[in-house]
Amino acid sequence: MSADLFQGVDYFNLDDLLTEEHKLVRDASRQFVKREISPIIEQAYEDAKFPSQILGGLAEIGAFGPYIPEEYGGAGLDHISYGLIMQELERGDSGIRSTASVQSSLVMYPIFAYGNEEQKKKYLPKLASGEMIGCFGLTEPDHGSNPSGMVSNYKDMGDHYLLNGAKLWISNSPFADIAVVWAKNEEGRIHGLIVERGMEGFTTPETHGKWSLRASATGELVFDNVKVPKENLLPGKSGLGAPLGCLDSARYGIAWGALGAAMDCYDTALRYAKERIQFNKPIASFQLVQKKLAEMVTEITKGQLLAYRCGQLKNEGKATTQHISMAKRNNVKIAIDIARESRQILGAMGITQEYSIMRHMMNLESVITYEGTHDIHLLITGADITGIPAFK
Ligand code: TGC
Ligand code: FAD
Repeated sequence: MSADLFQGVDYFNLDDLLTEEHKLVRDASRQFVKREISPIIEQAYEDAKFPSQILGGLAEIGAFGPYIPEEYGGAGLDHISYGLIMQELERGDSGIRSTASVQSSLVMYPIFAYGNEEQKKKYLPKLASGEMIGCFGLTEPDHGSNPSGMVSNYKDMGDHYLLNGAKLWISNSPFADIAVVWAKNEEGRIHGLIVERGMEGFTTPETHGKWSLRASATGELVFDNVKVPKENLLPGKSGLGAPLGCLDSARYGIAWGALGAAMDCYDTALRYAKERIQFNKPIASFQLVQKKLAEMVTEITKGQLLAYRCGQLKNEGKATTQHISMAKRNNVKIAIDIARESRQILGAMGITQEYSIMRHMMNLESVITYEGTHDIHLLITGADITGIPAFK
């Protein structure tokens, strides 16, 4: 891969709105990506192997539970810092950001928000330090966009719960130490359970053959009469709203993360266009190439303002599911479009692993599908503005 010359994109002086802490957090994450991710990511992608050696470094930059209070091992940062970390990690690779998103928003957040004090003390510090890695099991083979139809279930056996069912497409499952699993009780009410690796009847087969998110490990969670101790049930919230509350946090992080991938593609394409000579001129001098680049920076800028405002609202406790949906949907779409346009600017070179663009483009095909598909997010906005849900 060519040298990592990334310099950030800030056409509307967004840095002026950031605090010193935001900039320190962002810059530390950027340096981490240049030092630890860029040199190894193409090989990890080709090998379809999550580079587990980076877990300690991710913990050190505060990528595991950035907004979880320090008393539980988190970094105690605000949501804009969280977003900036996700932006920088996804600038490196969506799969690396995925690992941090899942750990922070889908594992630490539910334990923090719905767990009791013992659960918080037992799991959160180890998750923050990277000593323990978690995954989140909501999607099932027959229930993706419609998680309320899930069939995974547990029965009360007196001194323990007996869990049965299967989850599919689970990030980090092949190596996770714990899984936050959503399953129905005998009344059909959804609850979260913490399932630990090593529990009898619990297996995590890896999913192979992905052309997207190859540097992230994806797998199944299979529960065959797993005895789950009663103290592993998250007591604080039940119903579909419990997992959807976690998704609000993760989708918010993706709204920033996707901008990172878009920025990397734009930065690469701009640099290439200024250097590549055709018809005795840099290709950046042709109007059609300038149109592509000018539209890219415009969309990145609009996406940054959307993400920043969403972060302000989140800090004030005012960001709604619908705000977050719009930001996730818009920013992932502009990122995938920018990746495709950037790839064209690089011509044939754009399809090689010498440059990051094709990898981002393939990754974004997962990002536009997970955490709610592009169309599901459109329907969330549609339901909000019309008052008529069109999901069913
Ligand atoms: P609906 O009737 O709208 O709601 C059911 C109940 O939930 C409540 N609720 C929420 N509560 C808290 N936070 C939210 N964001 C909430 N949204 C809804 C709602 O009030 C209701 O409560 P109650 O008491 O009235 O029952 O539910 P629905 O079944 O119609 O579904 C709506 C829909 C389609 C939007 C929802 O199911 C959805 O978002 N589907 C998409 C599924 C999805 O995003 N899956 C993601 C899996 S995890 C993942 O992809 C991780 S990728 C990780 C990585 O690698 O980065
Ligand atoms: P489906 O729900 O079958 O959708 C197929 C198509 O139908 C989509 O285009 C969708 O928009 C459309 N559609 C569905 N319903 C409607 C409707 N009502 N109206 C209009 N169109 C509709 N899940 C987890 O729980 N944990 C994870 O860690 C996790 N990690 C993932 C990692 C990767 C790499 C991937 C690809 C997925 C991951 N997922 C995870 C699963 C992800 O959340 C689901 O793939 C996603 O929610 C969509 O579900 P589905 O793939 O079953 O598609």
